[in-house]
This record gives sequence, C-alpha cells and structure tokens, in this order.
Amino acid sequence: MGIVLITGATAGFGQACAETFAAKGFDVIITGRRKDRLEALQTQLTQEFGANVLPLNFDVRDEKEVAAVLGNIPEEWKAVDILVNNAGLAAGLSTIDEGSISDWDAMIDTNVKGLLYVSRTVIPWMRARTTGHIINIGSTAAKHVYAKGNVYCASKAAVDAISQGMRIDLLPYRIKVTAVHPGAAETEFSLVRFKGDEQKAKDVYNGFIPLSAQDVADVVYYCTTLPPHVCINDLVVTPLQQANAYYIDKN
Ligand code: NDP
Ligand code: 8X3
Repeated sequence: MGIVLITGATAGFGQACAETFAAKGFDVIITGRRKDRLEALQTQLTQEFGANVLPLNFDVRDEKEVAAVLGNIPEEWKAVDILVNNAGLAAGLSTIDEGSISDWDAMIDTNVKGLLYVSRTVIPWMRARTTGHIINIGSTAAKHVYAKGNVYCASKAAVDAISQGMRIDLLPYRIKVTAVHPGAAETEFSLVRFKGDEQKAKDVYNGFIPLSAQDVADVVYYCTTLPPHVCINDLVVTPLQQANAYYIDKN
C-alpha cells in the first residue's frame, strides 16, 4: 500500500490514524515524545495488523533532533507516500494580556515550527519521487478566532496559510496538500490544554457529542483514497452540534 508517517501518534488523532492506516496495509512511521507509548503502539500494530512499524522518538520543536532522527532513517523508509503533520497542542486558555509566554512558545514552536521542520525533511524525499500527499491537521480555530484562543488560533491560522503555500510550491512535483480542520474532538487535547485538570477537560465536551479521534482518522484516510488527479485542498469537519469554532449548540 505504501508508507505513511504520522507525527504525534502516541495519543488522539495520530494514534487513531496509525491504527487506521495500519489496518489498511500501510507501513507506518509513528512519532512522539513518549517512548513507552510508541513501543506499545508498535507492538499493537504489529500484532493486530501485521504492520511494519518504525517508531521514532523525538520532539518536533527540536530542529536538530528532527534532522538527526528523522533525517537518518533507513533509505527504504524514506519512500514516504503520506505525511500526516498532526503533532500539536493548545496550552492554556487566557486573554492576551494574561497569557503565559511559555505557553505561547510551546504552541508556536510545536504547531508551526515543528510542522515546518518535519516537512522540510520529508518533502525532498517526495519531490525526488514526484509523488506524495501531505495532510496538515489545522483546526476550526484556523478559520475563526474564539475568546481566549488568541495564540492557539493564530498557530492554526499559520498551518492554514502554510498549507496553501505548500500546495502552490509543490504542484510541479505532483505532491498533494490537504489541510484537515477538525472541530471539538475528545482526545487528550483538553487535558493537555488545562495541564492535567481532568474535570476542566471533561467539561469542555458537556452538552454535545464531540468528534472522536477515530472520526477524524476516518476523514484523514478518506482524503488519501481519491484518484491521483483529485485533491481535497481544505476540509472542515465538526460535530453536528458545532457550527464554527465559537458556536456549539449545547441544548
Ligand atoms: P492529543 O493531545 O490527544 O495528541 C497530541 C499528539 O501530539 C500526541 O501524540 C503528542 O505526543 C504529540 N505532540 C505534542 N507535542 C509534541 C512535540 N513537541 N513533539 C512531538 N510530538 C508532540 O491531541 P489531539 O489528537 O486532539 O491533537 C492532534 C492535533 O489535532 C493537534 O495539532 C491539535 O492542535 C489538533 N486539533 C485537535 C482538536 C481537538 O479538539 N482535539 C481539534 C482540531 C485540531 P507526545 O506527547 O508523546 O509527544
Ligand atoms: C482544537 C479545538 O475548539 O479548542 O483545535 O479550537 S478548539
């Protein structure tokens, strides 16, 4: 089937994507900072689906680590067909005058610069083969700014713009670029945003049925199943009860 590289596969969308692509017969490169989870996922994907799995333990914020670990994988794994730039986070939820600078750094360094570092390593491999598909995970937060979302929304708006730029620049190499923008999905996202406060994280999803990680993985996979001449450029997917980034009908 091919090789898919998924960043941030130790939880949420990335893990569900890894399971979905492995189930379809892909060889899977999984990445993340939590080594124990990568190893557990490797075992699961191998046993459950007979998949070939390459786990890579690095922090996408670390340019040198990205180049050293990802840049030096065995040649046969460099024939990446699909790159899912998924690793990301929201850190905190506060007005701009009270925002934490370390939270801002974490979001910009991960969601924007990390995506760029990984892409900069992988794109030349795709370019050399004149084929490939990059799927960048944006957010409804890329499309509309919500209260206290300031820097997170800006980081995802950057993902939106970078996706548009990639699409133009990579057309000569017939590399597809798709931005998938999910709305509210119950993963570890809110637990990370609220720094381990389980109640606060759970409350985000009260009163409506959020997307699941699998819902998003199914959409990502679908985008890769279209004929070679067809590309979904930009896709927004929300729970039925969510109209946009800031309006959810919780009745
Ligand atoms: P999770 O917190 O469940 O998963 C995030 C993944 O990203 C983890 O595997 C984590 O791995 C990885 N990650 C985070 N920071 C780094 C880093 N510095 N280096 C390497 N890997 C990292 O969240 P989701 O699955 O919900 O989020 C995935 C993406 O989807 C993010 O970009 C998020 O912004 C976006 N999104 C989420 C929505 C939601 O409502 N859940 C909606 C729209 C978009 P580890 O900690 O092991 O490094
Ligand atoms: C994550 C979902 O609604 O917090 O992108 O922006 S939201």
